[in-house]
Amino acid sequence: MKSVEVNFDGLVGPTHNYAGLSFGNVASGKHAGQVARPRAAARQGLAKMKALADRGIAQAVLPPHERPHTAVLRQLGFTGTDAQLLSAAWRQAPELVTACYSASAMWAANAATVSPWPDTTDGRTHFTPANLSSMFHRSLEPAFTGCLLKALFADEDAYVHHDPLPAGIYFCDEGAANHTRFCPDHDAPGVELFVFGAYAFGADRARPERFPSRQSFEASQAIARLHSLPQARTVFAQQHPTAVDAGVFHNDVIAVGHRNLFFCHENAFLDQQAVLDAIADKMAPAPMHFIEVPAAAVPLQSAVGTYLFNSQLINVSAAPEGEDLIIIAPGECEQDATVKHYLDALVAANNPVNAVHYFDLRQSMRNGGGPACLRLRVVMHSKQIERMRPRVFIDDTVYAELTAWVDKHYRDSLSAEDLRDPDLLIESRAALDELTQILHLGSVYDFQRH
Ligand code: SUG
Repeated sequence: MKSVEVNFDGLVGPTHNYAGLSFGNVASGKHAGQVARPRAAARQGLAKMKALADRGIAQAVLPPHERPHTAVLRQLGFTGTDAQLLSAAWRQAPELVTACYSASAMWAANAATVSPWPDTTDGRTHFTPANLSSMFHRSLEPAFTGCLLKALFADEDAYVHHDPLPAGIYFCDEGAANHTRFCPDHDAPGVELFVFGAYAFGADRARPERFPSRQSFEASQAIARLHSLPQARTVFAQQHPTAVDAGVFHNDVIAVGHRNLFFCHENAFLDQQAVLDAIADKMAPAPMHFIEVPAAAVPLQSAVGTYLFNSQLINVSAAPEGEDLIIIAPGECEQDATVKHYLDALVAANNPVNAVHYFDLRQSMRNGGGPACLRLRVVMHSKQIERMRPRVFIDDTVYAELTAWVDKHYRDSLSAEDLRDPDLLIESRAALDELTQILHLGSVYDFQRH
């Protein structure tokens, strides 16, 4: 049985905006209050999906969540029609309204942790939606994410869907952004790396001082237990507090793994050598390949500023001659002389990276989301792909329909002031309603059911 890793990219929603909601995410703070371009944002994401699909990568799309999230405003005591409750909330608690408008579900790497069937003791693929409980605007995502994953991965013999972990700081969990699977090939049992920012318990332990840790050790352990992963093939590693304090709010801002390759900064982890040794030991006899980038070549600040490590590493099947392992990097890496120099040298060495392709994802990048943030990886074999009923795989037709849909429904620009316009809710629902038809999703959204 030949399996592939499918990239499920989050489709940017119609309310994409810059509200500065994520403390500790340097880009989100820096661009707070700027005018966003929802149509360009969605187009940029779709262009990446199309480029990967064209290179033979199995590429699918995850639909946006319904925003504004009016249900939570009702839960918080606002009443009346949607327009009335939004206007009352604007008057009393505008910060709640901006949170309810966030299109943050686009960063699918935070949707869930996924352990594919070759790794688990029951031979099924396990999903746990991330509770995202560190940030209010993101804590609105797990309920719908769970529904969506169940709708997409519906076969009970093949998939297990767990509930998100209990909300709160003890078990704060940010999903696949802090989880990496290593394997010799996708059908073989893999080694799963769980990265956390700090221990919830134990005040004497190392922890970041400036910015919050968004993943606890306790959450990572709970997910490994739920996913029935053997200890012999599981590694836990703590982020270096210096990295978190420099803006590495998720591990995927400082490290990325692909099959038996790990590309990371030398200041990613506490006891870094022990972490890399543990991965290599647990992978043995299969070999591991590490590219550990020294701070002297790429300072932590440049890594955070360019999102070098939020690149995707992919093996391409339909590639031009001579390309096999390529890096999908944010355009910001090309514009930064230090990082560009590093990447040029990496490609010149041709071992094992053969090429770098830069993508303009600036709209997402300004909120702290690079190429790897936008995708959730799920290992699937051909039968599982064939059985997936929603039409979420990107091919020429789906791409053409989605770009036409974006052009029809999305605004060119969105400022903080524009979020006060009640028409935005109506426009967004009209867009999502049509999207469910394009993707053959059925009535998944709340507004379609009530
Ligand atoms: O959770 N930004 C997201 C970015 C997530 C990036 N994902 C990964 N690294 N995998 C976050 O901080 C900003 C929204 C705003 O400020 O309006 C935001 O939520």
